[in-house]
Formats: sequence, structure tokens, C-alpha cells
Amino acid sequence: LDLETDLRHALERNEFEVYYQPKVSCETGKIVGAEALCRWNNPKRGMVSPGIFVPIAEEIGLIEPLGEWVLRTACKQAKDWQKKGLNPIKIAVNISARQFNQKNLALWLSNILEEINFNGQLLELELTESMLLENPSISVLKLRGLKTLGVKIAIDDFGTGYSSLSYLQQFPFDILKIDRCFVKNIDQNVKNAEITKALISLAHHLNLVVVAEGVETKPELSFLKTYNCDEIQGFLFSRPLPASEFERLATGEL
Ligand code: G
Ligand code: G
Ligand code: NA
Ligand code: MN
Repeated sequence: LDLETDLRHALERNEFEVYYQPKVSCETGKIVGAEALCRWNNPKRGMVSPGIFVPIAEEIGLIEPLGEWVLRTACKQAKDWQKKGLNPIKIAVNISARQFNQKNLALWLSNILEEINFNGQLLELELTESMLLENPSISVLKLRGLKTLGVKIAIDDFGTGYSSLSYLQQFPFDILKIDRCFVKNIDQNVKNAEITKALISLAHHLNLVVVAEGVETKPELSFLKTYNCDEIQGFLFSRPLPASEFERLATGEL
């Protein structure tokens, strides 16, 4: 059987799992958020990378139900953590182009938030620049609609696309995620250092929260602290973890 067929059955067969990668405050060193990252554990194939199955899911129209499942699962998990007395954790969910393009996006989200009784203020949606630029004026309206629900909008993989800086001014973002290609070796690579410093400064002047992705070393972290990055995410602190392990990490048991 081919991958696509297996993927089509994966949701009903409960083969997906949501992993959580901590986002840590540079100021306090505490976990303040988590990016929800989907995992596919197929009995026959083992763990399949989202780098492989997300594009296929997008192509065959499975990304809408899958994305909704990830969103619901992550929000319910965050509520469960709150009930258990953990500090409030902002949940970040990746939204694919096809999901973003669905009609009545804000209504869809508002129904889900209401149904599971989840505070929109604790939800971040991670979007990439390319999906917004297909139709910028419609994207602006969609983002405004989402923001009426209190959710935060993050621009993911910032700096890797083809667009100009003008969309930073056009779109109502709350969070800028500096792509990991710029973070790599910032303590040694002068160009990456300058780009990252400039991005942090630019983002702060636009009142955006800055998250650095792909932080793998202590020197990278101290550089980011020195230049007032707000939050970091990366293997240095933790890889994406199953919910139970994330919980142990957040409660200091791990
Ligand atoms: O989890 P990992 O770091 O291997 O993710 C690889 C890619 O898959 C990333 O680009 C990530 O954004 C994407 N991805 C992971 N989970 C989801 C998801 O639930 N929805 C969407 N749209 N993309 C996801
Ligand atoms: O595209 P997006 O930014 O959503 O990608 C998230 C991906 O980044 C996931 O596949 C996650 O496993 C990966 N990732 C998270 N932290 C690190 C890191 O420190 N180094 C590297 N190389 N990848 C990371
Ligand atoms: Na992301
Ligand atoms: Mn990213």
C-alpha cells in the first residue's frame, strides 16, 4: 500500500500524536509556551516525519481535518495542564496554506474555541509569509477576523521567503519567529549576528514579540539574551516532546 492510502486512514486509526516543544522566556528562563507539532506513528512505517506527510496531507485535502484535530488536541491539553496547576502555557499551532484559505476561518475557529471552552488569548497561530502573500488584501481581513477572537498571530520562518518588509507593516502580527537559519552560530557568524540583531530591533520597534527558533548552543542563547530576544525555542532547551514528558519538564520533574 502506498503512503497516501495509509495517511488517509491515519486519523480514524488514531495514529497521530501531538508533540510539544517548549518556548522559554529569555528573561526568566521559564517555559511560557509550547509549539504543537504533529507526529505520525504508523505501525508499519514507524515515525513518519511531518516534513514528508504534511505536504501530502495538504495536497490530498487531509490537512483540514488533521489541522483541526491538532488544534483541538493541543487546546484540550493546555486546559488539562492548567487544571493540574501548571503555569499558563500559550499554545502555538501551525496553520497550513490550505487551512488558511478555508472559507469562514474565524467562524470555524470561534466555534472550536467555544466548544472546548478555550481562552483565545492563550492561542497563537503560526503562519508563513508565502500563504499570506497569495492574496494580501484578503489575508489582512482574515487576520483581523482571527484577532477579534483574541488569538495571537505569529509569522513563522521569518526571513526565508521572497517577500519585502512591507508586509510587516500591512499585516497585524503579534509575534515574529526568526528562522533557525539566522540563529545558527550567531555567536561566530558575523552575518547571522547582524541579521538577527537587526530583526530583533525591527520587530521590537513594531511592537512584536520576538521568538528565536533553532537555538542549539549556549553561546547562541547568550547572544540572544544580550540583544533582548524575548523567547527561545530549540534543542538546547528541549526537543519537541510527547505531552507527558512536556508536563514533567514544565513541573520540574525532568
Ligand atoms: O516537527 P518538525 O519540527 O519535524 O516539523 C517539520 C515541519 O512540519 C515544520 O515545518 C512544521 O511547521 C510542520 N508541522 C508540524 N506539525 C504541523 C501541524 O500540525 N500542522 C502543519 N500545518 N504543519 C505542521
Ligand atoms: O517550520 P517550523 O518552524 O514550524 O519548524 C519546526 C521544526 O523545527 C520542527 O521540525 C522541529 O523539530 C524543528 N526544530 C526545533 N528546534 C530545533 C533546533 O534547535 N534545531 C533544529 N535543527 N531544528 C529544530
Ligand atoms: Na512553526
Ligand atoms: Mn518556524
